[in-house]
Amino acid sequence: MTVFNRTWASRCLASGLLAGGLVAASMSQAHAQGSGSPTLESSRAKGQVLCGISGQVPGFSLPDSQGVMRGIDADSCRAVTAAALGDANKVKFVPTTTQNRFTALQSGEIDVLSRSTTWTLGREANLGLEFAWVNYYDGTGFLVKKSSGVKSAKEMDGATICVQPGTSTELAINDYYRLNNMKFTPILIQDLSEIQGAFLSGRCDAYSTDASALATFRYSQGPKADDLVLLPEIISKEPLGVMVRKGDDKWFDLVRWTFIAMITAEEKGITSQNVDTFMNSTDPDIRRLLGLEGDMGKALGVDNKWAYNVIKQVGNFGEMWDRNITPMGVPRGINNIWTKGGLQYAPPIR
Ligand SMILES: N[C@@H](CCC(=O)N[C@@H](CS)C(=O)NCC(=O)O)C(=O)O
Repeated sequence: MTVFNRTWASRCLASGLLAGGLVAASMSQAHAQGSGSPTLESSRAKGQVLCGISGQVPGFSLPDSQGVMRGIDADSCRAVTAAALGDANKVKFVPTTTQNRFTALQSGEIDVLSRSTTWTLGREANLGLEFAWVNYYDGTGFLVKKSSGVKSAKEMDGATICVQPGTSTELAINDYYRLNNMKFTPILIQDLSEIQGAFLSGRCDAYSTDASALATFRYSQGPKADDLVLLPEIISKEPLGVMVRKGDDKWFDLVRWTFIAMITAEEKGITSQNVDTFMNSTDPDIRRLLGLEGDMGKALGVDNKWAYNVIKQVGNFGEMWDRNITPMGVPRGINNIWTKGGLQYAPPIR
């Protein structure tokens, strides 16, 4: 177990050290003008926002049969792009892995990372990166075969567990086993189809990752879904966030307030379908949100219609959820807005 920990720590440290140099280099190259954000200015110059995704996870980011990237992470990228450039279609999706995602952001290969990435102190304090918002409150789970007869994680002393390297899942399992005085053998596999194949072929007793991904993987098995069981224990908190580089506060603000705008729209009942009917609203909150007064966009360095563009082109937060996650059979639960018992709460746009 010590070896397991050390492996992760050294990997993280290595990318953390790399961060310093690369971020410094990219910052000194890009001189912010106008908006005051080097990232926004370079996105304008490119006519694109480069957004790191996985590209392999149903409900999060996966191309559909037409090759269009679908999922809550993909739509989060579109929303930021609509806020930044006024056109959600100007997003460019860049596939990243659990292991190279942070260096991709540090090096400037991407402008934002929207890839089921858990917000942790270690990541925020060591990597030169920061989390702008949580787009999915998740937790680590275990998937086992029904034929194993295992009904609880507590029955898994001595188990082999398939897990992707460089993930917070590795740490969560380690903590859980330590806390419960049990032992396990990790089988570290990077490639998603390989890890899922390894689990299905019996190379490991359980497959562990974010419970959302386990649920969507199980769902993707169609009639064979019933052969797989998601154990009841959710062993950690995994708030999945959208990340940016530290040092570009204006870009951080824009990414963060894009999500707040989508939640505000849901709170106010504004959708992609009805947003135009609100353009003569007398509600001051709605008027500021939609850019009818208050220069909120200008304060962020973008068009005052930034939030209108996000809502019109991508929708409110609930629409994003319903389009991508509801079809996977995952209840909204704590991911609902606060007025419906969830954690998504929008600070005021004023
Ligand atoms: N939230 C955890 C786990 C991330 C993770 O392993 N995600 C998986 C499941 S959503 C994934 O992206 N797999 C697809 C891939 O590797 O492309 C973390 O930030 O480390």
